[in-house]
Parts: sequence; structure tokens; C-alpha cells
Amino acid sequence: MRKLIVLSLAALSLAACDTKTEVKSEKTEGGVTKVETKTNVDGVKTQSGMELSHYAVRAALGQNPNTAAYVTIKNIGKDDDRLVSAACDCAAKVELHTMKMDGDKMMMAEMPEGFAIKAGETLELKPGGNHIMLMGLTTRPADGQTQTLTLTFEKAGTVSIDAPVSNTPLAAASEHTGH
Ligand SMILES: [Cu+2]
Repeated sequence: MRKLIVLSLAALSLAACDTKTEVKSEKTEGGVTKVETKTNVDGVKTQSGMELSHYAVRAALGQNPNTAAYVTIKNIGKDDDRLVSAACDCAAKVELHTMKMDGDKMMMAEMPEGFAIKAGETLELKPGGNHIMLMGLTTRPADGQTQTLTLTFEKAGTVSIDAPVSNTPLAAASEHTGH
């Protein structure tokens, strides 16, 4: 049913444009970065958007060749979307990781297809949970520095954030649990 409605809207706008147009806006204010993309492909319009907050990179510790990065991502678009990859100039390889039980041990595991983020939902990458793994560090992020991270979404596209580096990155304060 929903699909029918979308198609009929698309038919109305078909006359206006039958190729691909894309309007992208990106802005950062008070530690929150918003990226919004409006795409019109053959008259089918999508509006995607992400709001990124609480981003941080954990400072490289000792001789550890790896570290992690965190960000809270809210899908403010109208469509379900997916975080498909992340990148950093500081690392040879970047993976999206989750945590899962292996026997009685909590282990990291790669999410090769990334993380789905439904419209209106929030994905938290945070210490102790899902995270961005920075592997084979080529520069070692140090406390107090800023490190640029690039996130790529299936629909919202690519967005870069300047994440503060910290020895003690904090999890985003949850609205739902009181400690
Ligand atoms: Cu990891």
C-alpha cells in the first residue's frame, strides 16, 4: 500500500525531472553534525539525513596498533538507511565492529554489512558496545587532538566529522536509564 502511494507521487513529479539530481547539505553546530541529502532519480524522490553527535576517538594506548572511535547517529531522514563503512587517514584499515559472546567471553566481531538504522532510530557506537575499529594506526591519535573520521551511508552519502581524541571517551548519556 505504501509503495503504491510513493509510486503515484513519483508519477506526479516525473514531468519535472527524469534524470538524477542531488542536493546535499552538511553543517556542524555545538558538536552535532547534520547531513541531509535530497535525491531525485527518474522522478523518485528520497530524503535522507543523519544527525551525528557524541563523537570521539580513543587515544592510542602504549604499543597497541589499534584503537576505536564512537559516534551516536540518529536517522532524521524519511527512509531506512545503513552505515556501510567508516574511514580514517590515521589507520590502514577501518572496520565496523559489534560485541558478542563467544562461550563466556565477550569478543569483537566485524559487521561486514554495517549497521542498519531505520528512519527515526538512533544507533549508538559507544565504549563497550558497537564501535568503529581503527586498525594498523599510521598516526597515533593523542589525547587533546582532533581526528577526522569519514562515515558512509547507503542513502545519506558520505559525511566527515572532526572527532576529539580522548583517553576516556564517554558513552552518550542515555535518556532511558538512570544510573
Ligand atoms: Cu573492535
